Amino acid sequence: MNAITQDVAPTPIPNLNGSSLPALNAWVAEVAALTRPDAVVWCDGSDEENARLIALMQADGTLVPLNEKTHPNSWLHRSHPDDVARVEHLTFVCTSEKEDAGPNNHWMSPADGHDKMDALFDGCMEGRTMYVIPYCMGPIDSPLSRCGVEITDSPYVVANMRIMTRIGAPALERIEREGRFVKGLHSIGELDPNRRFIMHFPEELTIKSYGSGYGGNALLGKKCHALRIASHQARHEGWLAEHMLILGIENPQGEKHYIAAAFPSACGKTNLAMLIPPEGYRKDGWKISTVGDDICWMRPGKDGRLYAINPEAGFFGVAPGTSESSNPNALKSIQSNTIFTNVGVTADNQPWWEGIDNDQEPALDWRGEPYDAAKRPAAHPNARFTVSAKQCPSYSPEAENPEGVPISAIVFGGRRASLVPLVFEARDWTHGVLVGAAMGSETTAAATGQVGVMRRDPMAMKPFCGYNFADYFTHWLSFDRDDVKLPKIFHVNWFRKGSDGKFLWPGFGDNLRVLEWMIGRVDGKANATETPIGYLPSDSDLNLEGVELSDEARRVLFGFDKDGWKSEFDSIGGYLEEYGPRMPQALKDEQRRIAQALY
Ligand code: SAT
Ligand code: MN
Repeated sequence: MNAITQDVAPTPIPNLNGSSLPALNAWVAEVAALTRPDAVVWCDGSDEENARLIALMQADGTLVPLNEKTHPNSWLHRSHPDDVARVEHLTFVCTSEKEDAGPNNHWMSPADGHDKMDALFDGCMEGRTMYVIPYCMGPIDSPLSRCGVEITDSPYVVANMRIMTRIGAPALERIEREGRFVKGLHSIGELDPNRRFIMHFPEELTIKSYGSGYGGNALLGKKCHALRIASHQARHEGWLAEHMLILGIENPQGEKHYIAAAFPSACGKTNLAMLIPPEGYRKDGWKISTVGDDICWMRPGKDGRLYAINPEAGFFGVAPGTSESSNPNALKSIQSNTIFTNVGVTADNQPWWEGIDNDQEPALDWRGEPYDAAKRPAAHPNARFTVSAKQCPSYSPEAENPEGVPISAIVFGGRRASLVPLVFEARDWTHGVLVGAAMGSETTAAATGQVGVMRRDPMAMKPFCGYNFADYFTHWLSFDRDDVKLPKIFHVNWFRKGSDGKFLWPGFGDNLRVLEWMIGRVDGKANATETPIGYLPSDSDLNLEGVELSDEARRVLFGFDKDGWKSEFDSIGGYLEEYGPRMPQALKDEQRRIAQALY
């Protein structure tokens, strides 16, 4: 290990002055004094650097090469079996006032948070190399982008951050010009779940993460920075940092619309963002382009419309269920230059997961043991691929536009087996904010804990909002003003089940039918009926040509169950009350108005 480290990290300590920004050098020196690494490497993001890190990880087993013929330059990483997902119960927001973090977050005082974390970080990088990664979230030249620096002792994190964000020299140059950056300190520590915390200090634009090497716990640009810290920044600077995909729709007339859509983790955001239109639509000339699959930063532009960027540069997508039929664009994206985490492999070293739907078979499971269906699935349910967005056939050139793309519609959606129809439209912005605030969804494998339990997940931000939800809704409501041309807000549910327990809506490409209806509503061309919960289409308001739907499906997907909604609104009322007097009155009034209309 040492010989290799020498090779890869030719600059032994002290290499603490890698920047012309004194504040950055001082922080790096402070972290090095605390964590005591053997060497410090400032990452430049170059191909040479990446090749050195890959060689290092191959040598120590962190990365296993995959079949070079079928998957060139692609790697498998097997994480520690106790470290396979985000850990919401170990994730904290440390604000001076507990109320500012809100009931939606675990809270600790900043002083206690720092003490706890600094004790863990004390000497934790002895024998290791410390990597300093300057990164930019969003196009380097975009006024909407924001920068950060992640310090980590994990080369796997460096390799993933290099795909997921824009790292290295251009980011460092912007940081030096702006003089400000989000500080993220990360160590895999001992990968001990009892010594694991993900701690945020939004008032100091600081993150400290210890004891996990996985996804959102460790790639600090993603959920920690781009959502928890950025949501706090956005509130103070007048923009929105959201857990949303961004896609472009072009109709046969060549008119383009962009849609931002919030769904909880592992509810199909990547599939929707990369949607392939059904055959009839393709023939007619409909096109879908992908701007982002997970995170959306938006703010009003000069013309008053909301303009959005994807702060990320890659996809950290769920592998299981990804197939030629569910998401051909994703499958094409991950044929090369991809890091797979916790998937199974075939006898000839090709990645394999449940639902890949090919004629191959797994030989080893995600833990590297011979595959045994009775024992565990080949891929962990939260297995992921990390790949550059540029490899996606539907990637939109507009994703690199520093101005962002104008948003025509915002969509909220959860996993709801019952009650919630396929789609409805909010009456106005305040109603739309309530629709987002009241979002419910069944939990998935993206976080540790029980799967399939219905919980409120407002705007899919429950695990990611860096401040009190009541203040967050107030912030959302504040965009309803004369100088802002607001998009329409919709709610969808792809996951409604029938009496036989099966999904009633085919989903995937057919979701375009629902998007088409939304665009029709935006353009004032599509029909709907007003109900207390919003505007609902009937099955004849959507183009359902070629879709086979049972009578039950037609009834419930486009139906409105008044009694069910009564109790849903009672529950929503109770939920809003949990936030006490900070909950904006406008939202409570809206809930009451609808509840009354239901009785
Ligand atoms: O693990 S991540 O937080 O990066 C992915 C997700 O849960 O959305
Ligand atoms: Mn996500």
